[in-house]
Amino acid sequence: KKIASTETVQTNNRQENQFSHPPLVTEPFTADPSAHVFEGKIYIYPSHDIPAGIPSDDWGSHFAMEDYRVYSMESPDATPGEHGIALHLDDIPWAARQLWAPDAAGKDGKYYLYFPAKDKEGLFKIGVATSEKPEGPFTPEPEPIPGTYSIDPAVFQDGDQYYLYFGGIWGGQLQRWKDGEYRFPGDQPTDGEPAPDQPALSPKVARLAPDMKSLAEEARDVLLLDKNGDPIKAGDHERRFFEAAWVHKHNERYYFSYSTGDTHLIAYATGDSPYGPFTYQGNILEPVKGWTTHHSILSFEGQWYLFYHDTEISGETHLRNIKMAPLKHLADGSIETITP
Ligand code: FUB
Repeated sequence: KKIASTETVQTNNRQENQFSHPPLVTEPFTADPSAHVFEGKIYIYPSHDIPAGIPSDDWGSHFAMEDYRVYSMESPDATPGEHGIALHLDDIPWAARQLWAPDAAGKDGKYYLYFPAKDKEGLFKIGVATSEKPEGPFTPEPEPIPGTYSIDPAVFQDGDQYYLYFGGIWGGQLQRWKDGEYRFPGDQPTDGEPAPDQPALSPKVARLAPDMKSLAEEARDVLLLDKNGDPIKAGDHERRFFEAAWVHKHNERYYFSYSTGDTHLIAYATGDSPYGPFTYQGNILEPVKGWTTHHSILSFEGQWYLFYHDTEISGETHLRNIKMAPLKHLADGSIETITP
C-alpha cells in the first residue's frame, strides 16, 4: 500500500511563456482542477494524470489515474505547492480503477474529498473521503455514496446547505442510468443517448446530508433550457451537457457551467435556484488543446478566476496540465468568453 503523505513540495516553476496562461503545475501531469478557498488560501484538487500505457478509446480507458495530490497557493500569482498523495486507489475498498475528476468541501473544520472511480463491476460511482486538513491525507468511506453514479462530482455551498452535482455521458456512463438503475443499452458509449430531437441527458443534483457523506434526498435532474424555455436537445452538441458540472453564485444568480464534450466548450447557464432549471447563456472557455475540457470557478479577494486544463506540455490528450485565468462577469450578468 502507498502511504498518503502531506509533505509540501514546490514542484513547479510558474513562468510566463508564449502562451497567455502558463501551466500552474509542470510536473506531474494534472487535470480537472477544482479550486476552493479554505483557511485563507487557494486549494486545488486536480486529477493526477499518468502515462498508464492503456490504448485510447471512446470510454476514456486511457485516463487510468491512481491517486490524488492537492496543491495550495497563498495568492493567485504564487507558485502552487504540492502536498503529496492525499488519497490512493489502493486505500479505497470499493474502487478498482480510474480516479477521475474530484472536488472538495469544507464544513465545521473538516474537509471532504468527493471522487469518481470504477467499482469492481466496472460501474462509475462517487466516493467520499475525510480529513482534518484541506490537503489531506483523506480517509475514504468503505462504500460509495448511496444513490450516486457516473462521474465528475462538484459540491456547491449555499449558506449552510451543500449540493452535490454529478454526471458525465459516454465514458462517464450517465447514458446507462435511468431512474437510479444501471442498464446495458449496447456496447458503444453513445448507446442509450436520447435521439437527437429529444431532450439531452441531464446532470444530477442532490442536497448533501449534514454528515456530508450521504445524500439528503434522491438525486434529481438539472434541467438545461434554451432561451425559449425548451430543453436543450441531445443533438445540440454545442450546448448539451457532457460532463464537468460546476456551480457558482454571483449577484444572487446561480451559474451552472459544464463541458460540451465532443465540441470542446465550457458553456454556462443561469438560474434562480441551485436545483435549476438553468437557461443557456453562452461559452466561458473556447476549446483548449486536447480532447477534454474541465474547469472550476472561484472568487478570491474580490477577483474571479477560471481554473482549467489543456495539453500544452505533453500534446497527449490524457496527460494534461492545469492553468488559471481571470474571469469577468459583465454588467448584464454574462461572462466574458476566455480564449485559452
Ligand atoms: O479526467 C478524466 C475525465 O476527463 C474527467 O472526469 C472528465 O471531466 C474529463 O476531463
